[in-house]
Amino acid sequence: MLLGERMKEHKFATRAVHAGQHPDPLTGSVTVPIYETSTFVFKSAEQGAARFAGTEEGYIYTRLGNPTIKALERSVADLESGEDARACSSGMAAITTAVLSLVKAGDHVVSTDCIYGGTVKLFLGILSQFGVEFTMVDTSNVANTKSAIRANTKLIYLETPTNPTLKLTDIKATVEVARKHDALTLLDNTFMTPYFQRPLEMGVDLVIHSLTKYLSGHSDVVGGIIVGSKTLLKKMDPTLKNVGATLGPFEAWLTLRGIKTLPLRMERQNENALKIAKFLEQHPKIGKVHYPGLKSHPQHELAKKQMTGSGGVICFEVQGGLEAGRRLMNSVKLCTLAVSLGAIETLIEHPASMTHAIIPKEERLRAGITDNLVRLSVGIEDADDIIQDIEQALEKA
Ligand code: LCS
Repeated sequence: MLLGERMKEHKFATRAVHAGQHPDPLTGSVTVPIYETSTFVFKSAEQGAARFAGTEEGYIYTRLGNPTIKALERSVADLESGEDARACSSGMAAITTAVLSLVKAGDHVVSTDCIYGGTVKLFLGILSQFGVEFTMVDTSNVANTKSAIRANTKLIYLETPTNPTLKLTDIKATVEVARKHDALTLLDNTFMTPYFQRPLEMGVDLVIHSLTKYLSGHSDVVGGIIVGSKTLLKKMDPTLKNVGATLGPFEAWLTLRGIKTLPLRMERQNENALKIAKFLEQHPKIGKVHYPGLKSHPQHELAKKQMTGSGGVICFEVQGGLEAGRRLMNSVKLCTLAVSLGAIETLIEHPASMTHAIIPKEERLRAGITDNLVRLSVGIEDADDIIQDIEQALEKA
């Protein structure tokens, strides 16, 4: 029987199928059962008291822990080379729980400027109201990070590659800067997944994911997770348990199921995306194409150094501006006009008016999210069919 604890000797694809999971000892069920229960019976009042006191291990109440969720946490912790993990109800819940647990009023955070719109709103619109200061900088230049650090900087928040512009941050160099200033590093690894990038192995303190994307992979889950050392995760527990942003058992189960095919999906999406990015790059109606796997990407060398693939998200400029971009999005037949990313079907969307519309225009433009930028999350369909669809839509753009 393959137990989570014994998985380290195996390769990634094996661990994606087995880590954190074992046949159910009660029934022999090969898959982890969905423990769809809010509460767990105690054998006695004494046992209930012991579980609350922490002197006896065991489940109490699903917001405080659940076996299906635990299996997912062990699986993702194993794949990310973390000691443990905490699943949350969304990617935003994971970011909120992690940041709230690490900083307090009077503390300062340095963050990548061009990140998912919801994260920008959380930092500048919500957490800053509680006395936490944020400085958003272009962390692709480590000198910017260095000069933004203050005496009260407690945390450096990175998203690499960035959503949607696919800019990279040098992870090891940034960790070095953070350590010199006793600041922790927290990295959103949603775009790469542990299959292509393992930040904890590069010295990052905590990794978060939107499980909604590649890890679950089928556009049927909203979830998030925090991965890192047991000590740091213990700091998350009071926030997670009492703010209550915990994942449901069914979402945990769907994500465990998705993770089993993560290596296959990532390989295919990476291969498709490179093919499509190369097609877009030579198309006369397309301007700049942003994809770290292209030789023309300004940080292609860094991509090869810290990632083993480039994932499935491509961003590109359509000649003719916003209107031409809208005509393209309204003319696709196979690609799905929808936000989100990382699923098996190809999704197309407009960051400036959709995923990043929450960011004021001036800041958006400074981060490189222009009005003519279109984002494509490449699925696992046949690449030639996707190319053909974009080609016919571009004729109408
Ligand atoms: N981090 C990244 C990099 C994201 O792209 C998203 C969502 C989140 C965190 C938040 O995760 P959630 O709470 O949605 O699970 N990104 C989205 C996007 O680009 N389109 O729709 C959602």
